[in-house]
Amino acid sequence: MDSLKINCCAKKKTTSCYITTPIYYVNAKPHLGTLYTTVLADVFKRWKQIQGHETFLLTGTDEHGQKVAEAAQNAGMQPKEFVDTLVPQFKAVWDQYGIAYNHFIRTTDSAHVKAVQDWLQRLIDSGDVYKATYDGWYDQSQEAFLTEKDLEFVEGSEEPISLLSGRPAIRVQEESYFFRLSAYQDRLLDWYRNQPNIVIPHERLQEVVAFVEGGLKDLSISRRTLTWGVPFPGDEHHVTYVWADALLNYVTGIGYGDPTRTGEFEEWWPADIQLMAKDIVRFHAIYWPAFLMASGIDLPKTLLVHGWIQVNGQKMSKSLGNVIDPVYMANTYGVEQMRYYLTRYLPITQDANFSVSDLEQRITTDLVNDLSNVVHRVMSLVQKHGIQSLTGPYMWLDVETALQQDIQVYMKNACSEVDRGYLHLAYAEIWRAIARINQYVHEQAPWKVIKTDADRFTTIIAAVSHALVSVASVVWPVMPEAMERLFGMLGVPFVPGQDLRTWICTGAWDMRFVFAPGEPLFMRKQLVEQKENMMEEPKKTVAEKEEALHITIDDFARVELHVGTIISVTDIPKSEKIYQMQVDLGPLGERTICAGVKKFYAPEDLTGRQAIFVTNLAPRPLLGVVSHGMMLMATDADGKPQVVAPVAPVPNGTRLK
Ligand code: ME8
Repeated sequence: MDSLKINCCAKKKTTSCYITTPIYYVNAKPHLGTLYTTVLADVFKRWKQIQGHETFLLTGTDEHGQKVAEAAQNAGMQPKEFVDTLVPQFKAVWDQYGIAYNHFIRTTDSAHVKAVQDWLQRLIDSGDVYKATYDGWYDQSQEAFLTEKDLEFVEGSEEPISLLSGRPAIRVQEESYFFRLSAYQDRLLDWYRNQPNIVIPHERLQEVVAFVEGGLKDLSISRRTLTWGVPFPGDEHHVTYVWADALLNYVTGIGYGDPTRTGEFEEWWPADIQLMAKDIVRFHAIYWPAFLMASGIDLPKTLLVHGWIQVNGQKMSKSLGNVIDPVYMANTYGVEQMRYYLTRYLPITQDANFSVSDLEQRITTDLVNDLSNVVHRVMSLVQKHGIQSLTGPYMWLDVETALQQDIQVYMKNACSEVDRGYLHLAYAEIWRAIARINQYVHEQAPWKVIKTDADRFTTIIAAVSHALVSVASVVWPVMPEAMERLFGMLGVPFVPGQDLRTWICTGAWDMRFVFAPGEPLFMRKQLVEQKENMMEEPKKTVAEKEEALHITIDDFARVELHVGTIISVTDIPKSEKIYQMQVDLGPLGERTICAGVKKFYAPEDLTGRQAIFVTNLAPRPLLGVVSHGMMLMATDADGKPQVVAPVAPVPNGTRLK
């Protein structure tokens, strides 16, 4: 497999990979936007691990500045006391979502504070920091000093609007320490020219280049009117500007400035992937490299900049009060389902609307129907026919070689999308591999083959198992818990974080499997319709509630109804009500579907009849049998359920629309 293109560093060990998230303001608890970046970072970390890298993931909290000080004041608390109550909530959410961070940095950590002060002192000594008077505009919600280009002057209003946040800017006139940013303009432009991949996607770099070409002014890096911040070295009247303090976390978090941790810093720096949303790219692509240049520290390799999660076309943000609670979402839809949806369906290249109905639909189609069903089908066959283990050499036919080659191509494509930073495209490719496995199973019909050729049957099971090992390897970064269960069912030795390159590349297809069939990986839950709780939005009026009872044509389309023929009916002696039926659904294959009609029909009354089935229900265990659908019935005037069928026969598998 190709080595990772966004991870090539000169000095540090080539196998090490350092990934960072922004450190989040602790003026409120975490929301879906902050979770999104953190999940992406964790998925990248795990990808690098399976590709043989040592990894370090840093996340944390940005605890100083005016914004946090005001939030504390509103809560009637001292700033430190206030942030101390919120930080555990960030950690709890990251833990709930399985974020495997190596260190959680807080900008109030004493080691960080000291490192920032020492760093500033060095910049003062070298002449890169000097004292003067700042007279200009400030955007408090962004904690940003504004240039002319960031302002819109409105007639009749004294305060211009900050284009960074759309809020009125505040006039600031105060003595300040300045960082000599203007001196780094040319070196920054050279950097952008020589390393066009430092910002992904590339379009985000253009905005930065345009800004720098417009001319850089020196940057104010202290505040005199604020006390909540890192005390400025040698001047008790000033605290450090929150961004100067915050950006340094990326190096102090791995030991910069701490003489006892120099080895650590050298091992990990420069960062390989620094994640963030587009609103803070200016700070990371201009101020941050300039600070590093002034300090003689190497520059990061890649800034990966994603768009905003929006709700009804507006950025989801704490200040707009339209945030979605990750804890509620995890409890309602599942952690791994959320991790998958965020990674696969919110492309980093653009802003994306977050839609609960889309989330629900993708869980059903991608996770339940595509991934879980194929695993469950194979595991049911393994269980039914008592296969405990399989060992090569296997007798592959051309169909298996073709499957292996196709899987190989999908895996290669997925890896190169990850190299480009496009996880959403990587997972689209991986789901093509899953569709290919489904196609193979359908075409080879092992449930028929077993009746005539036991050796061929085990070959088919072995081929699917090999293909599933490849899939599980690359799905592990996004859904580790489910994939660890899948590795367990296949009985292949897996240690979290291990190098899986031979499994991803499909290897020689000579693995040994020791099967341990288990519960389906994903099932469709009865979704509790408590969406109001999810969003901090006004309660609905009666008319709106009535409106909400209507379903759209898209809602209807989510229920998959197909015509099938009942080919056999088996009694379940333990049950007074239920029959187990084998149903031929044409291209969808044969399925076991249970129906509670025993009191009304003898098996021969149903055998050979066509009926209509819901085919995308989550598999449901019933008295030791797993039902993969539901037969539609209409109860007549005598209370007898009547089979619903087309008035004339139609091909099995015909979808109702
Ligand atoms: O900016 N969509 O902190 P912050 C996608 N402390 N991502 C979102 C998002 C949304 N609607 N809302 C937030 C800060 N994010 C500074 C960073 S770093 C040295 C200092 C994510 O709490 C996204 O990663 O406002 C964004 O960059 C970050 O949260 C901003 O978090």
